[in-house]
Amino acid sequence: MKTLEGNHGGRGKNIAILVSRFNDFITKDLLNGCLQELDRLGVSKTNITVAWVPGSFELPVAALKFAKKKSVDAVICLGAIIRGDTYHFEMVAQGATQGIMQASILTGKPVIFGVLTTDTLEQAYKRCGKKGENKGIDAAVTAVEMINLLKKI
Ligand code: INI
Repeated sequence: MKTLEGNHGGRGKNIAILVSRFNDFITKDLLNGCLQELDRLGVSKTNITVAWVPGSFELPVAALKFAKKKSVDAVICLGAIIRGDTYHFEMVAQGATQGIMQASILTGKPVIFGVLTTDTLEQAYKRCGKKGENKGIDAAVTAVEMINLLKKI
């Protein structure tokens, strides 16, 4: 039996981070957590590009464009979709989810879903590091692990 796993070594990895400006009081914290974790994993700042999009619905098209670049190893998408804000929560959440997955499948590269989908602002606060865990950190770890795993497969 052969077991494959991606390690968390980030040296030499090139990563694009897309961040939604909508709910930026949440997404800025996700970004900070993500950048700190990438630094901890050894990803050089010079190998990271951060790009802002208007809202989570715009993440997929920008993710696809970055993922198609030879120089990019993984794309991390950060957003916060909060049900309380809008009646079209489902549309935005579904569009972002499916589109991010498509960008990954079409390019064969890790495109990481670091998008919070919560019922309330309070729940989002608990996932962006303000009052607990920070999903931006998880997104950074997942990106590096998946780059290293896909290389082995
Ligand atoms: N975008 C988000 O990232 N989060 C939200 O909660 C949200 N709400 O609530 O509407 C949101 N809407 C904007 C959307 O992502 C697009 O930018 C917009 O529809 C233009 O395409």
